[in-house]
Amino acid sequence: LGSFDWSDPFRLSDQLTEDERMIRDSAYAYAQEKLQPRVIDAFANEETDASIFREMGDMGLLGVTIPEEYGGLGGNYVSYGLVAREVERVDSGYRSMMSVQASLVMYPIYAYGSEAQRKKYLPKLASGEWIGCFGLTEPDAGSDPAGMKTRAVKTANGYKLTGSKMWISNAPIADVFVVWAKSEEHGGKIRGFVLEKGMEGLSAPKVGNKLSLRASITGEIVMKDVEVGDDALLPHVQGLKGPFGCLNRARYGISWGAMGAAEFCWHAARQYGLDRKQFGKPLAQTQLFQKKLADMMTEISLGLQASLQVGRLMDGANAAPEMISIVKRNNCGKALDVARNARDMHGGNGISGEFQVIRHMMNLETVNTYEGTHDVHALILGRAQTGLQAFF
Ligand code: TGC
Ligand code: FAD
Repeated sequence: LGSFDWSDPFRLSDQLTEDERMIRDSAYAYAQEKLQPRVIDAFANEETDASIFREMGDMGLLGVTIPEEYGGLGGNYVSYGLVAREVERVDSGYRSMMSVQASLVMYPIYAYGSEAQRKKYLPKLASGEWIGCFGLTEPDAGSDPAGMKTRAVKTANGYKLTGSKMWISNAPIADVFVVWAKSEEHGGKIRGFVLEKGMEGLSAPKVGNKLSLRASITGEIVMKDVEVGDDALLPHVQGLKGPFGCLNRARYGISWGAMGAAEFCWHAARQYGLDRKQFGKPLAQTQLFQKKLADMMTEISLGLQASLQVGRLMDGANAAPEMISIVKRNNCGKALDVARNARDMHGGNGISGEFQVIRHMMNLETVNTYEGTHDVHALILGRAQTGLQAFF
């Protein structure tokens, strides 16, 4: 029989290739050395440091799966997941900044864009010189994006876009806006457009007073008759499968990221229980404390193993969206449970920003909601096994 490593129960590390371990280790080093020292203040002051994009670009963390000819790393989806896990071990907001840029902005330009669009945008997005955002959600269309009101009307040389998007990560500091709109020219089908900062009629005011994901800036996108050329249209996709193709990648990354946040909380709770004595013995020597640690270890190791399997299937082009719904829903919900328990296990210190578990807990409320809420993914999985849709 083999030995047991409490911090890696199923020997996940041994299941990775040398390249994957290298990418994981460099993401870990970057996140711990550069992100960890600034996160407590960034969250407290609701400040987003835009220079993080350049730093991540320099480390190759923004275009992990994008081919090298467009400035990416040319890596696989397991590596992308490992990076998300290491960045979110520090903060879900930092992972959000990265995964929007990678999965929701670079991916659609790569997968649905023209060669000219790929060449124009991808290298600068990969280096972090340009920041991107993804506008799907609207004030009146969240879980039901088919209900969007944003419209694109054909003009002589292009399109005119009108509408507004809500809850858009990175929007107030974005240079590049991937926006989804119903196009009259295409029979009302949803099409993707690439807009640029400074276009007349385009603004992106910040959404303030967030009590979650405070280190990651969020905004609206307001489009008042924004005129773009024909070259702004993403030519190779139409319909909801366009934005969902991007969401599949981002949701998969979130399944790893949420486990990174959960691991931070688990390790912190374990250490706290070893260090703190009550009733003459370490908290970690009580049965209730150990049961909670056992549950954390179990859920996290199962969650990571499931994400690895979905990642391997993605890399073999064999992953179905329903598999991604399972890991997004499970890992976010379980991470939230872990964070809430870790908060409790820290007692009064658990509500202090210094101990960080409450920050993860508050962040994970968002992570459990965006990219399809916990319940929306339940409905996707319910439909997959009954053939009956229960959305409406
Ligand atoms: P439905 O009839 O199911 O599908 C419409 C069309 O879309 C296709 N499709 C997919 N294609 C690829 N991958 C998927 N996962 C897909 N899901 C659906 C489908 O095949 C169909 O294509 P076609 O060609 O037949 O027309 O659509 P519905 O309107 O019934 O959808 C229901 C539902 C609930 C599944 C869907 O709307 C949903 O998932 N809602 C959640 C919305 C969501 O996830 N929004 C995310 C916004 S972006 C975000 O949150 C970024 S946060 C990032 C960060 O900061 O990290
Ligand atoms: P609603 O859809 O109104 O849902 C409210 C509640 O009703 C939820 O509990 C939901 O599960 C439930 N519900 C909805 N429909 C049903 C149903 N049929 N049956 C049962 N229950 C149902 N979007 C983007 O496009 N780009 C981004 O970059 C982005 N970043 C975000 C960043 C943050 C910080 C946040 C908070 C959100 C972000 N979002 C983004 C938006 C996010 O995707 C939506 O908030 C999410 O999809 C849910 O939509 P909603 O907020 O409109 O909630």
